[in-house]
Amino acid sequence: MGRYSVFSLMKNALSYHENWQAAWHSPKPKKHYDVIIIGGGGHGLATAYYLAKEHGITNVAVVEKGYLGGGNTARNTTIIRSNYLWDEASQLYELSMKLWEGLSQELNFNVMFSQRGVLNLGHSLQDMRDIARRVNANRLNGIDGEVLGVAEIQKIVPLLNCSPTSRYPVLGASWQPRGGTARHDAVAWGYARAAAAMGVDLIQQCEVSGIRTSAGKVVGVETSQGFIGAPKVGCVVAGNSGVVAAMAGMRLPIESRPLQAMVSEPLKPCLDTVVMSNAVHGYISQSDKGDLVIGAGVDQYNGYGQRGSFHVIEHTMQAICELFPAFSRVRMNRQWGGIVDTCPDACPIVSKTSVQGLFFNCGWGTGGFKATPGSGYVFADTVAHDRPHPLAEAFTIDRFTSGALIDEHGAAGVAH
Ligand code: FAD
Ligand code: PYC
Repeated sequence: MGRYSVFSLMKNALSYHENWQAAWHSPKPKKHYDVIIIGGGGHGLATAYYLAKEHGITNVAVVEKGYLGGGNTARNTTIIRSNYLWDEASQLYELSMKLWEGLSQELNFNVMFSQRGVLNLGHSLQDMRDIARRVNANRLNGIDGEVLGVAEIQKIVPLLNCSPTSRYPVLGASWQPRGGTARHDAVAWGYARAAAAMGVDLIQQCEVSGIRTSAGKVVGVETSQGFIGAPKVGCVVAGNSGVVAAMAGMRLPIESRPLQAMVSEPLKPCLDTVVMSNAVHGYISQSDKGDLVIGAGVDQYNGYGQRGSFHVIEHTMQAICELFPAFSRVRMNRQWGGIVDTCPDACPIVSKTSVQGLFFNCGWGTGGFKATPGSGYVFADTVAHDRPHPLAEAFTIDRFTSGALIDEHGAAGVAH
């Protein structure tokens, strides 16, 4: 660190950050916008950013009922990978991966994208057949991936219990070296700051309570800060998608369920990759601060309370202790839940609707953090041009009537 930055660090510490400028302003809503985005999570903010940057549409409001990035964006375990099975899904997640790779530079904001690699463990012969199929499919799509045996896994994660006598012995894994993690709130803040700098209004503490339509077209939204007009409204509200769709008289094929995560006390660096096991139901990485970041499977009931049931925590801790006996005495510091929006095929909806000007981007379920840049990119394009972006064509709502589902349950990485 140079002398100037040491000085400015000390000055700011002593001034309690008093003279810091806000990274974006908090305007009152205007009467009318070209586009309203409901939901100020990562996906909504990324959509606003790409609307402005790629399409020159800057008369945009992001309307958020709480604070920016306070939904699932703030609550996830930040695992990023693009190793999905089917061409349609893997290409969409790979677009996102490529955007992640340049995101800190693009936003001039360090999103702490760390390509530390992701291991998806296999514990049965069927797991290993599925892993081989998925890795082969990925490689045909130009996506990095390898099938690893136990000795190779053990070299990457010496602490992992690979004993053949464990309850579900590790037989192998898929390995995506370009996968990893990023800093969740930095992603929201980076997109927010860059979108606001291009003229986007970020309106917090503003809950949408109704969607106004006229003659089959959207004309605006009712909010806790009054009516705001717009000919285009994009809904990016994750676990609240069913509730917001009902405001327009629509029913989405979405279930909202709690998904939990927890972090431990900080430890010295001991795990420099991401390990996921769908069989024992746990995933783990270590944050730069040293905490173990641990996640679970979804709770088996629908609901909107941002917590979850105790038995899921217990089950997850059993899984982690089985995989990493060395962690069995580590204390957990915090636990929380988010509400994930799951579709029957474990794939998202990025789509126009039967109401002209009304669009939905949802159904990312347990796995949308990794998709944040790609989702925003293709959704902005869909909203701007009133037709699906080529990479979003397979993800319209129509697939639930045509039957063209894309079953990604196997690659979702989280049981649901
Ligand atoms: P959100 O960040 O939830 O944003 C939606 C916003 O809409 C919220 O801020 C909400 O307040 C707002 N909103 C809702 N209703 C209204 C309204 N009526 N008016 C105004 N605003 C409204 N994904 C991964 O890829 N990797 C992971 O490791 C991972 N782990 C996860 C772990 C947990 C515990 C959870 C809960 C999720 C995890 N996910 C993961 C999924 C990921 O978090 C989500 O798919 C993603 O963050 C969704 O982003 P979003 O911007 O769509 O949603
Ligand atoms: O989709 O990779 C994922 C994931 C990991 C944890 C939760 N979701």
